Amino acid sequence: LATLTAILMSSPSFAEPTYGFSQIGSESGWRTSETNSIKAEAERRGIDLKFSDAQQKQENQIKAVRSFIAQGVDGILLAPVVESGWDQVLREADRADIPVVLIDRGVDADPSLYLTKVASDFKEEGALAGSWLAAETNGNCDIVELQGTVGSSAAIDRKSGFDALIGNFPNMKIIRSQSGDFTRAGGKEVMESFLKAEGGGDSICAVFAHNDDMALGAIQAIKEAQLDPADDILVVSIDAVPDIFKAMADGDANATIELNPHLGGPAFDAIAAHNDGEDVPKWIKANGPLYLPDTAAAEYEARK
Ligand code: GYE
Repeated sequence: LATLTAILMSSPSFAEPTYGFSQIGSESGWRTSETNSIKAEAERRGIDLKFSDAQQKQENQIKAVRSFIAQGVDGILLAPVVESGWDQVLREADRADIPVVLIDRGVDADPSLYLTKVASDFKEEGALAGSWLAAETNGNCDIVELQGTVGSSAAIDRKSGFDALIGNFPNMKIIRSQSGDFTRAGGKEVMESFLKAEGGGDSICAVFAHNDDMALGAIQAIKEAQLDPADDILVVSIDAVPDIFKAMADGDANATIELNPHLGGPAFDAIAAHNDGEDVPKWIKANGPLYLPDTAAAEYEARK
């Protein structure tokens, strides 16, 4: 029996599955939660997860995916830092018959080259932020925008969704827009330059930040400019990390849109379904609601 067990355990169908995960980096609090959540989910399911941190560089991600292919992993999770330039490496994975699941951001490659994408609808997030701001200001607002990483689907689509929405309001316009690379330091630095360029900031009605970390950096800059964030300058952002709830509870931010960081479960389920011969939809959506200061203290306690 011992021999039989040993033979069975060493056969591929009984060995624990091995997946590769090419993560972007750790630019934001949201991404750190996502990394921790996906690692924990893999462990819970007995998946051997090979983790690679690309430190924001696409070339590192391409190398990581190639090394996962060379190791013959059973599946690959890829959080693509930018939208373009993936066709070739995705084709290599496809040829090796290794399913690739895009995690939290999209690519502009041929959809047949990956199994599915587990991500939110960024255009909807941008539109939700814009409609909150339109209601709050009666459609009158000079906005500064902190964009995410240049070339990322999250930045491109959050911008276009927001732009389309405020396009319905002739007195809402973006007066300045620049990338803060999804980081707190980037958000602070760019907000400082906006405040300076706008003569101290009195003309700025609101800041729309493509993520909470940049909003948190902007809040610092606004305070240092002797203005009151959430009051003198409205602050709306995306992610719903614990620190933005703290800022809302403290009266420093106005609204955030939740993006669930627990994307590992649906990604692993999709690969399992595919292996069982089931059809998997090309996009598994993960959109969340908008939160306001009234529930922020309770949300912070529940999430911190
Ligand atoms: O909003 C941001 C992160 O790709 C959706 O990337 C993700 C974004 C998220 O760094 O905080």
